[in-house]
Amino acid sequence: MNIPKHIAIMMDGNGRWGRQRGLTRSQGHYAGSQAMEAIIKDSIDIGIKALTLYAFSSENWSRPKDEVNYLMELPAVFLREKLPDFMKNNIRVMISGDIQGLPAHTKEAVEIAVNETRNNDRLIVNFALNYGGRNELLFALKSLVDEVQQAKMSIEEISASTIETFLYTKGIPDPEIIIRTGGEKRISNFLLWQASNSELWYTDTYFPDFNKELLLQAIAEVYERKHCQLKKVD
Ligand code: V07
Repeated sequence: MNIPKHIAIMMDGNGRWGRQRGLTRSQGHYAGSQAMEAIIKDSIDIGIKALTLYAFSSENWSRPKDEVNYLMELPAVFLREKLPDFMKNNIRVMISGDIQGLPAHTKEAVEIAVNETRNNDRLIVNFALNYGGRNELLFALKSLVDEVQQAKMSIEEISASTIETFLYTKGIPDPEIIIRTGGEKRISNFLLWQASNSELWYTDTYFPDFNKELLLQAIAEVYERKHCQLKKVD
């Protein structure tokens, strides 16, 4: 079976997982970060080369203030603990999203991680953080128009691959599979350009209960689909 090069996961249902157990939504997010850590290790074992994890969408700012504050602490807390492991395991951190809009200490922590791990090549962990698909395309369009205005590029030169050089995912192949946990079946402004040919796979399981077994199930089920992405040889 072909192993997907890139899997993207919408890690949904953390807050509901917490509430269901009489905990806070933030405690659910913490449980989600534990599940995420395990999935990163599992992805290496499986041989996946890139994992995009939807950690915080540009729409999530409208959540209760306490929850947003807690979520904004997670990147720095996570990296303080895990960056040495990422270096040891040859994992590269990338960020998709508008990091200018993050609290200064969060922005600094992710910038350090991106920079320190830039030469690692066993697995890319691409955190979608303050990410929105339309915003990504808007930024790309503005940069592209700027290049044309400055006569660095002609209109004739614009192609799908030139557009891709302006996306956060530059250099990462499109995800063969997009997984959404937590029962919803919407695209929710995630990877609008990159999802063009992706297989979508959904589970009602809340993200803190997502595990290697479900990840392997997703890959196996997608593989059984007719004409699926994974069957294409390259
Ligand atoms: C967040 C934990 C995972 C479940 C989904 C929501 C809550 C890890 C990060 C992170 C982000 C960037 C980075 C390193 C780690 C994170 C947020 C939420 C906002 F460089 N988990 N996690 N960021 N959750």
